[in-house]
Amino acid sequence: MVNLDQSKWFTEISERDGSAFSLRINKKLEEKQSPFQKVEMFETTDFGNLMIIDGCTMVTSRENFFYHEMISHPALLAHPAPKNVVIIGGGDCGTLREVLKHDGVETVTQIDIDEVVTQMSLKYFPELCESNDDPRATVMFDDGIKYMRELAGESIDVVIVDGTDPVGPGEGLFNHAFYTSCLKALRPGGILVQQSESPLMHMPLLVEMRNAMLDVGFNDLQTLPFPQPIYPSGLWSVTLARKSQAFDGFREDTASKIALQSEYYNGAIHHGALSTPNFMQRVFNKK
Ligand code: SPD
Repeated sequence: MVNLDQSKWFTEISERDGSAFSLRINKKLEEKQSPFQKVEMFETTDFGNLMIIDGCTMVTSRENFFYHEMISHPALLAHPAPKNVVIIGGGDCGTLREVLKHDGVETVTQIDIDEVVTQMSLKYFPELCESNDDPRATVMFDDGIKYMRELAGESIDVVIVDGTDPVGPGEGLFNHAFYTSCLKALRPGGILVQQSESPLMHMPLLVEMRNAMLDVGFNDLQTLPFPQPIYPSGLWSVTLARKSQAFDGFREDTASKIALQSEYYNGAIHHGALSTPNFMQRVFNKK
């Protein structure tokens, strides 16, 4: 039994999962209570900088590429020609940076409710914000649920929901009303992609999300698991939902032909992530 000096570690205790995850820290860099949530920044000994929101681990310098690449590239390549993209949440700007790697994308509008998250990211994760000045990007601070509700019908190709867990400000991003707004705003063939928690720890939530997406009229769903070392269980997922014309798969062939500058994602990863593990298949196939 190691006797840990608690002051040297940040620990996210995940009560709902009966688990905890710790990173060793050098020092606390900053803390701000925004009108929406508490945002804390730490310098860790081995993972670079660390952002915590309301006690939950969000981003580290060392490993955020898994999440940001997997929430962006499979969805953008699953669409034959994504031109207009909306990101709901995503305040650290890591997803925005990945989306802008796609030359065919003409506009990306990011709407995060909390400006403090972006201020902290500009200061402590400048590499994630390096594309914020791209002329195709618009960064807004507003209520993403309202934004989607008011967006013109059939005006976008991909909506990426890069939110927090389904508690606090992120809660309203996981329900029928929100998915209905997304469906309306997407052009035919458009894709909704959302961070969908841990398939190992949060399967009931994942099933509820998928059912809600189908209920409102999305046709094809695909949940992609991927490693996420700093989130509960280390296994995370995104779920893609298509406003369908004819189903033509999620374009794994295209993915293998595109060269993107990335740390994790490539064509083979895209292909592999489309293979649903048995423990997930069994639940998804249950009627
Ligand atoms: N358990 C944490 C889930 C948070 C998902 N969003 C992270 C934001 C990274 N852009």
